[in-house]
Amino acid sequence: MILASLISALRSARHVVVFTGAGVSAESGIPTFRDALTGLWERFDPGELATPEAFRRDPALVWGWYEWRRMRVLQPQPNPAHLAIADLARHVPQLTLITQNVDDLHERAGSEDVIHLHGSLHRPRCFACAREPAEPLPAADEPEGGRRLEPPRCSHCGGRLRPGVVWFGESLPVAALSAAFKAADECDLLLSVGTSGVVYPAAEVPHRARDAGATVVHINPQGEAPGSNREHLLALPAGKALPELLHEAFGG
Ligand code: BJW
Ligand code: ZN
Repeated sequence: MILASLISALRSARHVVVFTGAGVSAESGIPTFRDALTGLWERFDPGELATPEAFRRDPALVWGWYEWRRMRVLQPQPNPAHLAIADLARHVPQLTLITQNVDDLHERAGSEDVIHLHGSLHRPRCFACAREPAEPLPAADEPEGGRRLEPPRCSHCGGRLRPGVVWFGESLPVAALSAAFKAADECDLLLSVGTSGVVYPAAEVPHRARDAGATVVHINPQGEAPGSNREHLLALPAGKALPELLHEAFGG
């Protein structure tokens, strides 16, 4: 049962921000990072794999792991949460979708102009000169998790290709971060979906919206009760909460 006040806040909002994390893709079968037992970081050490130092130390280990991840996100399909977010854009005057995810399930669900704060598994670039390869990466056989794979070389300078994601200690893409902060500062309602909210500066997005006076709704089955009266928790899986919210607010 979703609070009537949330339904009416959604109905009357002029600018809605949807801010997503790994939990929105969990029901498509893509592992989250920090969920107990199923999260990626349960089995793999972020310091060994998700930093520029790790790539310098052992490029084949890091590239092999990211190729395994890339292959694992090609098969899964968008779930009812991705589809509801794409649909929501057709019901509100303005919607900004900001994701921390490095998959492309929002795009495949039909969302446009998605702001990717942490880059993409599908857009590698050269570790030395930052140029992207002219040809997209082929879909290879799924390498086993942990299999080493030598990264392809850049056709411009011969440097190694690296995954196009944002590692710990690296800056987020400047235009994406400033567009995200601007939308958070200006929106009336923000839906924060499937994120643990521990990774900065992305985690500032819902805080900024709340501090600027917006209603903030967290959708997370493991979420904690929020401390402010402008914040609400729907402790449900995103694939259930979002279609229900949409149905209650706009029918259909
Ligand atoms: C469901 C569900 C269902 C399950 N429905 N929900 C300020 C304070 C402290 C530290 C820092 C700070 N500022 C910067 C830092 C350092 C660092 C940081 O934040 N560290 C903290 C972890 C302590 N930040 C950085 O380094 C960032 N860069 C930066 O700040 O640059 C400036 C700088 C430079 C030099 C020095 C210092 C600063 C970069 C961060 C990059 C993060 N990259 C990753 C990896 C991407 C590549 C890859 O994929 O491998 O991004 S980390 C990983 O976490 C990934 C995610 O996008 C990100 C967020 O995770 P997310 O999406 O929230 O997933 P989970 O698993 O944590 O949560 C899932 C949630 O879903 C759970 O709550 C479930 O309950 C829920 N769920 N099923 C709804 N069905
Ligand atoms: Zn290069």
